[in-house]
Amino acid sequence: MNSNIPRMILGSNHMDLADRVLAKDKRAAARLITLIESEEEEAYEQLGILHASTGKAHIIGVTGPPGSGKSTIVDRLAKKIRAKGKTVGIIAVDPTSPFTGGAILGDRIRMVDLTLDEGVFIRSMGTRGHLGGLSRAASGAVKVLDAFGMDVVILETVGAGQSEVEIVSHAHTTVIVEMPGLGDEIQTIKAGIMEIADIFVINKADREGADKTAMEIQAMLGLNPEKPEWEPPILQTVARTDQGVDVLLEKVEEHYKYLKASGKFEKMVEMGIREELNTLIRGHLNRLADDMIDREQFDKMVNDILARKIDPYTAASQLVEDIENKLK
Ligand SMILES: Nc1nc2c(ncn2[C@@H]2O[C@H](COP(=O)(O)OP(=O)(O)OP(=O)(O)O)[C@@H](O)[C@H]2O)c(=O)[nH]1
Ligand SMILES: [Mg+2]
Repeated sequence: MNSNIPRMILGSNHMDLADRVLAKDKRAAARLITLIESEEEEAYEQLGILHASTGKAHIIGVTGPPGSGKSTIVDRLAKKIRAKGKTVGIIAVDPTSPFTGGAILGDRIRMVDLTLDEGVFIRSMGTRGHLGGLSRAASGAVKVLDAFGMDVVILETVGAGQSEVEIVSHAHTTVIVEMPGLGDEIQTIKAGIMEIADIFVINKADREGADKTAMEIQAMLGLNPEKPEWEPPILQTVARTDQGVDVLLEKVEEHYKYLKASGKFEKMVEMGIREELNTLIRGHLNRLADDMIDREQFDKMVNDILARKIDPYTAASQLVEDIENKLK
């Protein structure tokens, strides 16, 4: 009886958000993602509860330059995946947008019919400050939708440099959406992006220059002296009229099967866990350092460094040594 009291006092706050997510409550999922975005301590507790129920979804990353048709493709893919009886979560990340929780224009359009569907969950996220935080938040949102039971989770992010590479690093299958037409278009496919691509899509193939762009990508891939086990296909689509999207979905599924059959999937997941654990430990150690640095000593060191009495390297070592001695 008594054990019920805390829950009663807390009422229907986020105490039981994780349970509600597991019971397929979309509002709870949305609420938890908001908590994750604001980096609330509570969010990590809830994510901790959800961990046991994650690891089942196929996570697909879709990235590429602004306006190449990513959202249109994701929309088409989601409908096709639903038609096969599978459920889909969509997280649209825009590192250049300060908007969160709601929808960016392009996403609002597709939301009309997809959000009416019980088996679909769509969420937009933007930066609230630092990019590292956005990548972490996106990863958390993926976990929520995975635990929710979505068979497929699509992470869409606009190509804006290093950030999209970091964000799609949470995906199992990465699709790069390019488009023909721009003279220096191929220049935007940077080395980092080439390496993470599992599938290339040249969308807007109704425009001139799609074959040329395909050849340029092929040429860039050909520069790699090692023949990869998985050779990224280069597809052409007209997402607006649904041309080629069936083939894209086939390739996405083929890639997933390849990952599973080759054992790459498990390795990839293990590597992700290693990285996450390292990042979390470093976060804790940073906070620990902030708590334990002797501020008086620190200020004295700053003055001594200014006065050229000591160098910063020796000073840092001494401050850390002090912390180590305190911990003993
Ligand atoms: N001609 C043509 N237009 C397309 C095609 N696919 C999408 N579009 C149009 O291109 C514009 C951008 O499409 P989106 O799907 O919003 O592109 P996006 O990559 O998600 O854009 P951001 O998220 O803003 O980077 C829209 O007006 C689409 O209707 C296509 O295959 N051909
Ligand atoms: Mg978009």
